[in-house]
Amino acid sequence: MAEVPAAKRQKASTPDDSLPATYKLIYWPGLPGRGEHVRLAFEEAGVAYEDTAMHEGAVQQVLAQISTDNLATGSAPNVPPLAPPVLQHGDLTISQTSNILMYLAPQLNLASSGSDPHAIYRLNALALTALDGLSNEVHDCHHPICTALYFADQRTEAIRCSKQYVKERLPKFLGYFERVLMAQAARDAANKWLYGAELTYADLVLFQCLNGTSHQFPRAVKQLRDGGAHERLFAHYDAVQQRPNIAAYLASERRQAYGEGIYRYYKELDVVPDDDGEEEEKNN
Ligand SMILES: N[C@@H](CCC(=O)N[C@@H](CS)C(=O)NCC(=O)O)C(=O)O
Repeated sequence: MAEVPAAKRQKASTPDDSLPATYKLIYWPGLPGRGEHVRLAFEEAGVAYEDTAMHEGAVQQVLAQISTDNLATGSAPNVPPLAPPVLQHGDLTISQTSNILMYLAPQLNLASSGSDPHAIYRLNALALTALDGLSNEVHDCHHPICTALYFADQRTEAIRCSKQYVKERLPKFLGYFERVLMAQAARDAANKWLYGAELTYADLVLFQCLNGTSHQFPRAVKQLRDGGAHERLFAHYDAVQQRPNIAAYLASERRQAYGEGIYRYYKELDVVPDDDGEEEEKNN
């Protein structure tokens, strides 16, 4: 199991002293997956957390939550999760990545500290948008027909889907976040993050989504980066990556390699829009 560095063994600073200090992330072992968004929040905040993926019996921990035999987990008000990531904090058991992040962000000082009473919903919209276009859709590129089928059974469709994705969808989502960053900076030059002058969990989600998308589509992301139309977005990506706690985490053994998860590298899916020429000619 990876050691928790001493700096991270501190008590979580929460706005509510009645909350327990121990956060428990329950997620599959062996790949970053959606659990990574939760890890990055803890890592950036420097707050201790238990990560079941790093322990013996990690799979059983997940199954204990999602098994169909498991009629309910935790205390009575909790509903059983369908899928990980799952967060346990005291008597609370919650699932759904963006839901977990909404819960954690104020406690980890990763929600906007400004005066906007609706900030958390704006941040949630940004996080969900990144998860839609740069996580769920990227996953669907290698499993366009059905998650329950093997990649080999939908390879042709996956290639077709990937070509469309890098041509239409990837630039659309990157362009959207470029616009968000541009609008922030236009309001105030100090606003270098997605929502204001302070980093929030939405910035971490976008970073992780773009990191994973780059793993699956390295050529397409490089082409967009080199194209220069998303300078703010890629500067934002670099800025998140260089934050001391994030950089230390990424270099640590706690950061797992991408494998057979959401983001997968298949050479035949590593396409750029120009690759479409041949197919378009055939269709004309
Ligand atoms: N929308 C959910 C998706 C959860 C999800 O699909 N989890 C994956 C791992 S990243 C899983 O184990 N799914 C099992 C399944 O869908 O049967 C979230 O964001 O948490």
